[in-house]
Amino acid sequence: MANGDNREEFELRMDGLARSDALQTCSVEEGEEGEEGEATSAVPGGKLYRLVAVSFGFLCILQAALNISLRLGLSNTEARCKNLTEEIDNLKRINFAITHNMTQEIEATRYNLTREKDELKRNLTDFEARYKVLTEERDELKRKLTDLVNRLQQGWVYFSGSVYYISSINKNWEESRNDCLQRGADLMIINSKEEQDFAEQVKDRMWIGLTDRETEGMWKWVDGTPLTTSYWASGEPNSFESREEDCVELKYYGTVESWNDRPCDEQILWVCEKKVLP
Ligand code: 2F8
Ligand code: CA
Repeated sequence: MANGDNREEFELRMDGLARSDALQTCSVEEGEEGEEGEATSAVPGGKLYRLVAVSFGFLCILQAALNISLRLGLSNTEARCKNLTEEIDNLKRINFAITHNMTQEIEATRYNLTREKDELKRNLTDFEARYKVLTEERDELKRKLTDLVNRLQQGWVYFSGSVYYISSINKNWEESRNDCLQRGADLMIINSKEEQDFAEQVKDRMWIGLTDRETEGMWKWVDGTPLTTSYWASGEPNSFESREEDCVELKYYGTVESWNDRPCDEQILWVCEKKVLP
């Protein structure tokens, strides 16, 4: 019984399918035939056409939307690009200004530093030269001080910037002078009334550094300076009246006018002078 029912159902379906194929075949044939007829809209080709048209329209709309979107995006991008370009130009100007200012400041600083360096170099050179001079002056003063101390220890007497040595033996004028020279001094030169007052306190007769041996009557000190202020004893000099008297001695004790010219080869004491202060 069941098998019989199934069979009937199967046959009915097969029959339906057969009718369907027949109907489809018919529709196709009719469509092909109706390309030029009124039956076109009723066939599946019309639907395809509409579908294509709708699709095309949709694509057009899509394209338009896309174009608008791209156009908007492009405008936006162009605006951003313009802003960026302006910002870049602005930054370039700022960078140029900063670089320019920095370059000027660096150049100014370099110029000032170079000037300061040159000035420091000059100062250093001056300082070194001054230091050398001061060092030499100090050493010279040390030597002079040592020399003065030694002379004082050897019996030299200090007066007004000079030290004096009075011999204990007799010599002629030339030998007396040589002795003074060997002691780093020379025969006494009297430059002032005070020095004359100092000299006249010595009770012994002593050679001093005054002579006219080169030219008679032209009295000169041993340092080459001519005689300007003199303290001749009364009647002196009198070389021309008696014999040759070309050298000068301190003759009279306690008298300002104490000088006498006498023969240079006579032997008496002598007095040396050494300046220790300028
Ligand atoms: O020794 C020479 C000396 O002789 C005399 O002094 C002692 C003379 N004095 C007088 O004539 C006053 C000096 O002039 C002379 O130099
Ligand atoms: Ca004389």
